Amino acid sequence: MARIEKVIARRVWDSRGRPTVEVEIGTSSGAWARGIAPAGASRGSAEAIDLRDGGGRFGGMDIQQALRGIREEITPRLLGFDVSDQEGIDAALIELDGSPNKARLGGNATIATSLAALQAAAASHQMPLWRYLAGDTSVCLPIPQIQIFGGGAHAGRRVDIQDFMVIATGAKSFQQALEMTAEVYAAAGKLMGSRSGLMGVADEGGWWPNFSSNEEALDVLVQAIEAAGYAPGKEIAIALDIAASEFGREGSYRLALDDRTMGSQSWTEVLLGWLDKYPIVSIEDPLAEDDEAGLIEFTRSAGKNVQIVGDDYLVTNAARVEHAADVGACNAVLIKPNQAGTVTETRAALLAAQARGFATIVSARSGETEDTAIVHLATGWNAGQLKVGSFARSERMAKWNEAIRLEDSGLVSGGFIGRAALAGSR
Ligand code: 2PG
Ligand code: MG
Repeated sequence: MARIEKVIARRVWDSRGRPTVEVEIGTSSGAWARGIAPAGASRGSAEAIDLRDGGGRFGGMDIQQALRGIREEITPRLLGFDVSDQEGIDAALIELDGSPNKARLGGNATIATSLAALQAAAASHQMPLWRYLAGDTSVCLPIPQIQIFGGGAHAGRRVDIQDFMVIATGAKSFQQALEMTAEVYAAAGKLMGSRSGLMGVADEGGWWPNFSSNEEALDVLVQAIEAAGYAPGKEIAIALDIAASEFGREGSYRLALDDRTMGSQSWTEVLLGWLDKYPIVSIEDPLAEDDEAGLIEFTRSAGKNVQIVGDDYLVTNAARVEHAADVGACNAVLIKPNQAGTVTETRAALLAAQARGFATIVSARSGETEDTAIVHLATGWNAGQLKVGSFARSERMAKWNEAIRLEDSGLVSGGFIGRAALAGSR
């Protein structure tokens, strides 16, 4: 048995140039491994809270208090723990924190620690993480959702919708899905450049758009798929993260770019119109997290055909996933480890979703690092889908490249099942 002998907490920097927490764990087996906390910009209100120092330094984003908590409270508690006892380690973190949302020690402190322990356990077993997680179960490589344009909180709210993504539904392998997406990403950049619509890249590497309406982004996305030589809907389909909690509250939705304010029902009609008009196979947070009635209605109208993903609404929480399944809201869940704050709680949300027939998408955050753990979680837990942002910038490409390595190893015996992992029949 490998015991935790050393815990090191340090400040590193994320893809937005902001401080974040890295934890490194050393074990009696000689294995060392680390975990790094990512950070969201469009957050659900019930997510685990990142502990930030406030004040003037680095925009209040420094994490010295989170590091202190790891050094003074978490480390003494974890020394001597069996590093493979993930549930025990995570239970200790939850108990130590003592708050309902990790607000005291910080979700950034707990997830970095929890992921470091998981990685150290895999290293102690001399296994790649995905394999350690899968055990004897046959698992599949995930199909990627890849952003082409960024919007919402990731692009100065230039457009209201947050993520305009593609899914290479015609791909027969992960490698091929990336090849197809690379062509669409390049075609979209060219198209936008030619209509003076290009403003650089947004937080997740997607093109920063200069569109005159939200719908124009959908038109250009379809054109980009065609310009890349693919059949929209047949070979490459569209996935959207509306992130509606960013512009909708108490049943009122305000699209600033379109200068339009609507009630829940009218907004739903707009979305259903888009589903009719465009080859959309997946839609995330179509309504705000506080609009459960709207989500239920939307799922009733569109959930048979289209994947409806809960992110802000479900916040990687098993009880919320079960409740959503009971009331008929959504048919898929986004799985973000730092929304839950520990690996064990993340896995519980994924298992709850799988047990209720929900599709699962392991997801990065808009603030990321070189850490590729989520690729292994998506594969080892057989999540089916992976969302990492766009096809540029190395905090994103590191994840896509890691998935290529897993595929190339030939060891992921379930292979690539592609679009079969999606909810909805489209
Ligand atoms: C989301 C993510 C990734 P953020 O909303 O799904 O696109 O964004 O990390 O800012 O919450
Ligand atoms: Mg989202």
